Amino acid sequence: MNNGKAELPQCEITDFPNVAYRGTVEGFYGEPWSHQDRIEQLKFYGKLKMNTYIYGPKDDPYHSSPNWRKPYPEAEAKQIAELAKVASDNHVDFVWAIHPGKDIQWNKTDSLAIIEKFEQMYQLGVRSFAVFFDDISGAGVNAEKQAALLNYIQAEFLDKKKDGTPLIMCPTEYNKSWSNPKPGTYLDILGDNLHPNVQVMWTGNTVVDDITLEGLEWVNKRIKRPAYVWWNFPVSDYVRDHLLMGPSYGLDTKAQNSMSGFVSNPMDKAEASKVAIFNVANYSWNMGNYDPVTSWEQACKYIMPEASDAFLCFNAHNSDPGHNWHRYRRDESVEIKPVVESYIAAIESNKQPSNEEKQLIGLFDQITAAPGEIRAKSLNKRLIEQMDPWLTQFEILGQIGQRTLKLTNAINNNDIHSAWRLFNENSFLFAEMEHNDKTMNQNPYQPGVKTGSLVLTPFVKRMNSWAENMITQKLGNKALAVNNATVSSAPNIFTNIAPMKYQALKDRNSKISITPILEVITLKPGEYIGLSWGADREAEALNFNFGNKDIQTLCNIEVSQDGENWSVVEAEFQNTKATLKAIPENTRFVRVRSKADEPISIRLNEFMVTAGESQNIDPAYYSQDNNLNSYQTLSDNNKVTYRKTISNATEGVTILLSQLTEPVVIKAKDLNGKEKTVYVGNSELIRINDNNLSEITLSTKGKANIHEILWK
Ligand code: LOG
Repeated sequence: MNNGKAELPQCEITDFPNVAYRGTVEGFYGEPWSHQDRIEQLKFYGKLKMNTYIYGPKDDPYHSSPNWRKPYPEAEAKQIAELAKVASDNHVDFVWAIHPGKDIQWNKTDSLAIIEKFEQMYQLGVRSFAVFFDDISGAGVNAEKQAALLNYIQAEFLDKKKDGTPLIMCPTEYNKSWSNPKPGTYLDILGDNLHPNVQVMWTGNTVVDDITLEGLEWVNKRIKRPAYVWWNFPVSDYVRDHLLMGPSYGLDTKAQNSMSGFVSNPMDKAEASKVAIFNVANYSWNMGNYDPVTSWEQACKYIMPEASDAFLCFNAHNSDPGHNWHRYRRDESVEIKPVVESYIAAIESNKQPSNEEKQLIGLFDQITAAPGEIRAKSLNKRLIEQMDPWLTQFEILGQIGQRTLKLTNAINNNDIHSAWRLFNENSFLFAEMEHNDKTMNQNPYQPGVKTGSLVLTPFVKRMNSWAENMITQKLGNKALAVNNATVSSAPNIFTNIAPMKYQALKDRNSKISITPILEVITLKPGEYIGLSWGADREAEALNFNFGNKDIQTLCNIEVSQDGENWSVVEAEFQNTKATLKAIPENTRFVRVRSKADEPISIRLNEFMVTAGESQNIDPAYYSQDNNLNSYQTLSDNNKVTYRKTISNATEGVTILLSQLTEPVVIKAKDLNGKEKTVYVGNSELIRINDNNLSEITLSTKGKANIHEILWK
């Protein structure tokens, strides 16, 4: 500054993007973004120098079937006009996409229907257009016809309008793993036939995948133009119980000349998707300089400056999608992972962790505080709303973590009273998490709310089961479970289609079901999809819907007791739905197997077995199963008696209780059958040292949970 004057050195700034078209494709399944979300997104893109927003939410019936031929109702049309305007004010192309392939007829009427629809959109201010042929089967999958339609739109619409941006198409074979590799097939036909101006989208080597130069070069040769990348990140429509808030990595930094565009398919949560979108903006502008972690840290600061550390902490532990059909995984809890691993190693080999413990205490304190800080400080209420269930779970995870560290310490210091209290508090918190998982974010696909699912949640679970083992070991025998011990085993997907084994299962209210899969699946001859479950359950019904009317003639329904010997059963069919009511007793496996000679196309819309508990379990089992989480309830109108279950000499018995509302009274019989009162009080861990006991009886005027009776 000089007398109030500032001097600027003369300089030249050269700045230009690596990729011509950069932005997002709202192309996910599930609830589309709200109008307000979209307006906010367009402004956000403007600030980040992103120039493309492709509108294609799968669940907008006017984008796809059944209504793609119809004009938007007035209210929706008005909103689209507003979006086109806001987009243009922010230097963003609003691209409107149509998804006609589910029921398109290859005739003049339908070609005209598309042009007419585009014309309506044009009248609303839209200047950019796309046609999507993803996730369809049947007549719509025809490269020649698709190319001819696109060329027709080019000639009859875009060439005449003259003010549009290049037409975009999403092919049916939109990734390498789904592409016919034979020369002269689908992708080559598009490459040869499509007007050179038409852009062709591509998701990479699989549906959800990294983007590699090699992969792009492979497809570019076939489509004879640089691919327009549709990156399926951070979309979460195939893992709806997770948030994908981590760094955007796996993007080739040498690929700028091999792509014509780069758009991210985001989560249905628009605000929460901004972290990844910010990174995509950086990558596609200047990929040579792109560093995923630095960019991600910048994103956290940019998006939540009021509480950026808390936001960064939350995001660091909410990034991995968990097991999924696409087998796409992301790093999570990267910095703390080695610390967690060496902490576990120390504890499990009976060593005292030192430095690791300090770091973990710091981390869990931070995790416990982060949700509160985000809620209190962030001005972005919409973002908080979208993260809300995950924030709730994250805070509980922090509280469990804090107690877990104290719990392992208490055990190592032989302070069993504290250990039992902490273990119980954690059981309560785990139950709260589980309850939230069963009541929040309920959807038919992946209901629930998972947090820290790659490193931290498995860590606290592992340490708590270590603690459980140590407590029972220190306190008592490994008594054999008595009375009706049941053979229970978790249900499983029974299939010979490899990736299907990674699909999630839901087991709720006697219903075991495979999570529906969004896209078309090919069943090769002999391939099957099924379920298995434990001997403690008896099946009552099977319901499935493969979205295919001919399924009755293409597949057999088979049941088995052992997974090896099968018998064919008959179901009732109604359109694409099938119901099997009379399931033979002792069935533990059921499958639907293709008997066709050719691969068949199906959708996994539903596959559900109804199977309830097969026998009544004696509640006493729960207090004698060495499982500290399960319990039998004691209330004022019942007494419970436990006989000593082991024949060895014992010094006495330990009783583990929780949730006492009134004192508990314990009477004991000695080996001669004489009864006396041995305890009256409120302790939740009671030791009775008497080597002469044959049975004890518990009662209370209130209520209590009896977790375990340990003779030693
Ligand atoms: C769909 C898309 C969906 C995504 C992730 C494309 C081209 N199409 O498998 O709508 O959001 O995968 O589930 C897709 O990716 N099908």
